[in-house]
Amino acid sequence: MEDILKSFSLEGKVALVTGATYGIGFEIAAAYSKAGAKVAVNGHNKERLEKAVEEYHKLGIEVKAYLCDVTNEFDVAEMVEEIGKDLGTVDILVNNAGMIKRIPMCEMSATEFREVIDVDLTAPFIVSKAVLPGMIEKGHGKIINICSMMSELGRETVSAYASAKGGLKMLTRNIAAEFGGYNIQCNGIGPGYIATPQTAPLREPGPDGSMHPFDRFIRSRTPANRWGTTEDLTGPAIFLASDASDFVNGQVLYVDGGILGYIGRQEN
Ligand code: NAP
Ligand code: GCO
Repeated sequence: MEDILKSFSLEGKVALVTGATYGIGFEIAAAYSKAGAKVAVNGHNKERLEKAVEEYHKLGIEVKAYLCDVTNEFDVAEMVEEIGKDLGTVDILVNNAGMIKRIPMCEMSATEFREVIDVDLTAPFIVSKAVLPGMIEKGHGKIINICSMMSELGRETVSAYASAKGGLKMLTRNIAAEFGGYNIQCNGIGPGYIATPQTAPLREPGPDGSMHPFDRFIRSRTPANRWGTTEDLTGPAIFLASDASDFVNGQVLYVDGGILGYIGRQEN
C-alpha cells in the first residue's frame, strides 16, 4: 500500500517562517525541519535571532537565519532573494511574526494602532507578495497566515490586534482566490490561547500565588481546561504546508482546544 503519510512530508521543500526566534514560530520552524524541509527563520532583533539559532542547533535542527524587519518591503525583497540563492525558491511561507498592544481603545494613539496593523497585517501582505512570483513560476506554493481567536472575537484592549487578525483572515481568503489557479493554497491557523511570552502577562500568578483572573477565565472557556502549547500547533502547520492539503484553500483552521465552540464552564 502506498505510504499515505508521504503526502504529509515536506522533503525537499523550502520553508520561510517569519518571527521564528521564539514561541509559535520557533516551534513551527523546528517541526518543518523535522518534516524534511530546508528552513529559513526570520527575526528582526540580531541578538534574539542569534540566540534562537543556538537553540535550534542544540535541538539538532538545521536552519538558516535571516535578519529582517518584515514591515520593510525593500528588506523583505532582499531577504527572499537571499533565501533563493542559499536554499532555493520559497515553497512554504508562514506569516507568523506578530505583536500586540493591550491598550484601551480611547487611550491608544493612531500611531500605536498603525504599528500593530503594520506587523500583523501589512507585513503578511508584503512577505506574501515577495514569495508569490516564485511560487507561480514553480507551479505550487503554500502560504499559512497565523491568525487568532481575535480573527473571530473581540476583547477589551486589543482593538488594533483584533482588527489586524480579522483583516488577516480576509487577506488569507483573497490570496486563495487570486492564486488558487496557480496551485497555490493560502490558509490560516487560528491558535487559541497559547503559552508563549506574548501571553505571559495574562498568566502571571498574583503575589500571593493566586491564579491570574484571565488564566482562570481562559481555562473556563476551554473544554480542554488548559492553555495551548506551541507543540499543539505543529501537526496542523505541517498538514497545511504539505501536499495533503492541496485542495484546502482560504480556510482558517482553529487550533483552540474548543474555545470557539464552547459557551464556557460554570464556575461553582
Ligand atoms: P509574538 O510575540 O506574537 O511574536 C513574536 C515573534 O515575532 C518574534 O519572533 C519576533 O521577533 C517577531 N517579530 C515581531 N515583529 C517583527 C518584525 N517587524 N519583523 C520580524 N519579526 C518580528 O509571539 P507568539 O505568541 O509566538 O505569536 C506568534 C504569532 O502567533 C503571532 O502572529 C501572534 O499574533 C499569533 N498568535 C499568538 C497566540 C498566543 O496565544 N500566543 C494566539 C493566537 C495567535 P523578535 O524576537 O526579533 O522580536
Ligand atoms: C489577548 C491574547 C490573545 C492571544 C491570541 C488568542 O490579549 O487576548 O494575547 O490575543 O494572543 O491572539 O488567539
